[in-house]
Amino acid sequence: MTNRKLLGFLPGLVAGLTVAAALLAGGASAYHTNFQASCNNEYFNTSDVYRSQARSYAEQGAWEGYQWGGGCWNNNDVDDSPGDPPQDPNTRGEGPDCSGFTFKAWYERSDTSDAGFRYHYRMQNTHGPYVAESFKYGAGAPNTTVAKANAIMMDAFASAYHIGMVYQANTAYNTDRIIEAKCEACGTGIWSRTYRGNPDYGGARRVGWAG
Ligand SMILES: [Ca+2]
Ligand SMILES: [Ca+2]
Ligand SMILES: [Ca+2]
Repeated sequence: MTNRKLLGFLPGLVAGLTVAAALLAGGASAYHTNFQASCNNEYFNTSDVYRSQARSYAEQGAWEGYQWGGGCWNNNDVDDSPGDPPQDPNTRGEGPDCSGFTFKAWYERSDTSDAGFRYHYRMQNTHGPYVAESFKYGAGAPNTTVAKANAIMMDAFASAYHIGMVYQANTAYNTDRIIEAKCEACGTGIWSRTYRGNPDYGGARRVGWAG
């Protein structure tokens, strides 16, 4: 290739590479927001935590994203990582999953033998050691089961595949308002659910609330 031809070729090559890079970037930006890159590991141990505090904490997570195996979110009421492939923790999107949301909102510690309380910052990227079914059976020192009829605000209903916390109890009609990290497409929020009357679900409770 002569220099003249090379000079003519280069702009085309650069243009081609630019298009290829844009395609790659465009494909990546549809998901893989890597929201977790901006998260941290900030927390502190605490005590004398009320159910009402836990509910306020959970409320901040409402209307944020959902990330399977995830652990951190901001509070802009926007899903910052929509449309990721479901059940892929490598997408590193915004939001908790159902069990991680419960772990953080219940101020639990990562040591399953420690029932003490811990404040997790929203942007702390932690999921905790429990899956939904762990909560269903009261696994871990901070957790126990409760009869569904006795479940009150900030208790939870847990099955083998999901857990949602009671935002506002309604025992009369078994249609509690539930705060939960629900799914990739629907994110984290507050909805009316019939878990209380669903045989898949049991009552779950965090022990040791101040009130
Ligand atoms: Ca929010
Ligand atoms: Ca958000
Ligand atoms: Ca997501």
